[in-house]
Amino acid sequence: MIYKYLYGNPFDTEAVTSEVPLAEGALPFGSVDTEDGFCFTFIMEENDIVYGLGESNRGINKRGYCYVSDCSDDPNHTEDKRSLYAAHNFILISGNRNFGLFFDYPSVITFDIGYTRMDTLQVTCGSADLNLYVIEGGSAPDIVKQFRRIIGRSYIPPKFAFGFGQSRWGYKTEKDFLDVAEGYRCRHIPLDMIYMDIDYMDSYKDFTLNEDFNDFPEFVRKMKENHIQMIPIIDAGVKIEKGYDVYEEGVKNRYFCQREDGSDFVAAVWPGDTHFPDMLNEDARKWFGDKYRFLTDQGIEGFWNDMNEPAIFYSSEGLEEAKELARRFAEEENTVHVWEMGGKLQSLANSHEDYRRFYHNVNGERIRHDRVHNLFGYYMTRAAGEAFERIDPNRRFLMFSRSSYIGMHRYGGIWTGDNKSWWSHLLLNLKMMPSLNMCGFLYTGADLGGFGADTTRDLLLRFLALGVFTPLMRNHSALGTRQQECYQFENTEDFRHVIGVRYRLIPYLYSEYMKAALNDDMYFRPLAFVYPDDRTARRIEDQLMLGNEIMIAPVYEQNADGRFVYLPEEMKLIKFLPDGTIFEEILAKGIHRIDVALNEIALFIRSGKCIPVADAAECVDSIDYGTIRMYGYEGAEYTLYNDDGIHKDYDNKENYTVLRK
Ligand code: MIG
Repeated sequence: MIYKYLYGNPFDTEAVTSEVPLAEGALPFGSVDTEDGFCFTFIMEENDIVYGLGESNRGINKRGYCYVSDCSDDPNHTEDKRSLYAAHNFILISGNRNFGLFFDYPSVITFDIGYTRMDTLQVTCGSADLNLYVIEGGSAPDIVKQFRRIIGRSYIPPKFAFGFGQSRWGYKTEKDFLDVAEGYRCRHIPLDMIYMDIDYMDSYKDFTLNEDFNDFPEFVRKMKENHIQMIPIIDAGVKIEKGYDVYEEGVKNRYFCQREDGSDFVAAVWPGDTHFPDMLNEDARKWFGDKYRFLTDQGIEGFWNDMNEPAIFYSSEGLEEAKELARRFAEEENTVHVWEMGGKLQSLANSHEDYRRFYHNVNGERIRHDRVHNLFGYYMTRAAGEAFERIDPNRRFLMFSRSSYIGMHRYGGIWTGDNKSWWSHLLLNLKMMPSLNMCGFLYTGADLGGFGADTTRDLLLRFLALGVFTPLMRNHSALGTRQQECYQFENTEDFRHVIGVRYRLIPYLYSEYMKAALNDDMYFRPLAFVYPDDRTARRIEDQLMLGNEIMIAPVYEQNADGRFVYLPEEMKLIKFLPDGTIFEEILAKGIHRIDVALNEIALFIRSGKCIPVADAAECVDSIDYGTIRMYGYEGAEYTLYNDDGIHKDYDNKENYTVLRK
């Protein structure tokens, strides 16, 4: 059962696509105070678990900390951080009763989940203008499903996007990309995508190419002939440069975000001074979306949208203030402390003050950016998604974004931003996945190997061993860090094998993804969603259920040669050994110590179930469904989903085949 409470005069985020009845009377759970802003308070029972919040820090159970939805470009995801790139304001309280709450509010909102007082959940925001959706009735998975129904079907990428991708900030020339392709192909490490980070552009100008590309369509075509899709990045800011068409058109048509006085707002990002397209203005959105044609016309079939919180290095106003302080710092002895000066420079980036300096034009109404801050990445990705519909309504494009809000899940996936080459971030990656699925984001994954800091061979292998299961499987790293392509390390056959297992599992992973998307289900679930009455399973935070058949338990500690795993029921362990064979063993319900070497992938098949496993392949196109063998329990049945992976013929019954073990 779903109904909504309407407070004040909310901004229509278009997160929810169905009609939801208005509720009357008091909330069935907790209380709301709208005296000074908005505050929802609920006293949690001792055994209540709080799920949700999508891309956010810390655990699957969000209890015990405070989270703030305030889309931020912060590359240091330490344990104390309260905000990351996204705003996914859905929570699910699960205990003696289960209920879900979606706070549809596009500005800063705080979720204090037992932080101030361990038993108290408090959700607060600055203005009492929002839609609060309440979902009750049934189990935790039922509530998620009901929620997913009202926010619309999750984005579905083309099938090549289930292959492995290589990325790195710094690839610039045709040769750089060809070297990566060669590095993989000559070692027979599977690969389907190479990502083009900002250096492919001319001076970081969106929808341009640097001078190294002479015949880009030919380059893209050759790569595709080699079964490699090139996936360029698009940044939010448009460079201010006379004669640059995107800039000129945007200025002429007033498509950029403006200051209070009507002048175009200036923010410095990678290209230097830029303007932000007003993604919330329908005409501007259509215009910006159509710009992607510059690349789709040349054969490009996928993109990633970056810097769309939007990230700001500094604004003109901020820089002026800093210069003034610097002048006093230099000229007036002892009036400005060195720390004050340093602090001023530090606080220039992504400042809340700047978010109050520009406006959107929404159907003729002027709205100050800070009131709708968390929608920018969503609407940038929506611009692209809507353009793809115009370009070819029956074709799928790969699209994922850094910043997001619920609603964006209909237009693209996300990657989880600038993590680090830390073991703790491998575990954080795992914990985010089910929370993201609750909020509709199915096509997701982290930068495998870690983005910032120097990776190590073993960390990369263990990251990949989790990435084998995440829909987005991409190795990405930052400029200046240690080279992180799989072929930079010794014994590349281990990488060939680990990534090869991904391709062996694609018949299963793709089926489960499609079923989850088409039925508003989760691809990754916490164990508690499947075994709600099992006290141990309810608290497990380092294992996940994937689809309806399997459980995964990745190793996330250095120098471990295995780990303890809890089985909530009897399961069959299958382990992909480096020689290509598969080890199988039935294990009883309970705790087991499992050996998993760096070059092995283990998974657990639930009692009475089976999964399809194909032979390894070097790209998605060459997976041979004729080689599928069933693993798991004798007599079990599995419904395989497959289609051409390109078009949108999802409801065709012929996409389903029942296989038996
Ligand atoms: O300020 O384009 O999260 O994936 O490599 C950094 C360069 C800008 C941030 C993205 C990252 C990307 C990087 N970008």
